[in-house]
Amino acid sequence: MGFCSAACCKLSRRVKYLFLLLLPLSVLAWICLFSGGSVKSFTVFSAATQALIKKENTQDLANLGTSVAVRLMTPTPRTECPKKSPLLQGAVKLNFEPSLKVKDVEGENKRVVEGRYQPLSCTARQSVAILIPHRNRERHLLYLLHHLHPFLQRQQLHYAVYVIQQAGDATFNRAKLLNVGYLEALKDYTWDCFIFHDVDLVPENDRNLYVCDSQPKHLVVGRNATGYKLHYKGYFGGVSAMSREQFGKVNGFANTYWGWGGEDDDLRIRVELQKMKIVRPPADIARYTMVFHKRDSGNEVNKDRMKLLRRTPLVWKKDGLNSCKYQILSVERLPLYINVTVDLGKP
Ligand code: UDH
Ligand code: MN
Repeated sequence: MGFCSAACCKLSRRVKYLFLLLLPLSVLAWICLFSGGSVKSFTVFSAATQALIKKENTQDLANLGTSVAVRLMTPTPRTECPKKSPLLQGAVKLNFEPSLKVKDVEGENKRVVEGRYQPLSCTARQSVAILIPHRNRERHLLYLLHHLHPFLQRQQLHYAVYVIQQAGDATFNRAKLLNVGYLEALKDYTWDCFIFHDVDLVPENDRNLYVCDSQPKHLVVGRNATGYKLHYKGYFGGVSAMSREQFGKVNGFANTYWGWGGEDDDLRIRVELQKMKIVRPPADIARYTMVFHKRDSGNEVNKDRMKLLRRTPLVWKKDGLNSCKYQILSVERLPLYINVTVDLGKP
């Protein structure tokens, strides 16, 4: 036996090793192809979320001690998250520490990427965009993010937080900012559900689920400032949840409410005109702490609000999402939220 047979022997050993390596890989590839879901989920997300999913899968597989090659090839198959998250804690103690810094909140939320998160071990039942109208309330925003990120993660949601900043010092327009938030967030992803969220209201109980129902949902039954009683019958302000379809159907908020008040009642009228019914979670769950504040300058009471509310049934079809004119000045993808700065124009 000469040179050739030694080389052949070496070669055949190599082929054997290659075969042994390829066999499990191809089996895994076939499983992926036929199980479908997890592979598909790779294609519908933006680059940022893909990075997040990769990070999750890597972590999951690393925990199982799987080899690097397999880790790179196969996304973890995911099942739908349970109807009731096992992570819920109920009423939690809130803290508003004046020394809290952005860096602290970023450090607490390492798994939030560019304001966006999805559960590690299962596929969220809903994808939810949290829209926060904002100007000049940085401290409130930090307190809210500090509580809201872990709160939403315990609910096992796929979510993103959008802060919509009104540029300039023209009169504040909460409703129009929320319309902008809805339209801009949909450019990132086809969110199922939208939560319209005042910056100063912090939820006290994580059983108050930030998901959409078959009807529009009002989440603030009570708050500390009103003795935890509903503000008034029909109140639809503070924090509310509408699905993409529900909000589209009512043509969003009116754009024409400048200054404080009326825009939330206008939305309720729109909802009722569509024969939808506002639902609320139980009062012992839908509880909020409002961070104390005075009236902001630039958001004075809108004296025309009653007049505007009377014409809602006549104008809702042409004042809303379909007539929302604005100019985006910047979209910054910060670690904890997507910061959309917008010029809304003037009253
Ligand atoms: N907002 C800002 N910046 C402003 C004005 C409003 O970010 O300058 C946003 C913020 O998300 C806020 C929401 O719009 O939570 C609603 O405004 P608000 O908190 O001023 O409304 P609220 O009904 O207070 O809570 C009304 C004035 C309270 C006066 C208290 C005196 N007793
Ligand atoms: Mn407030």
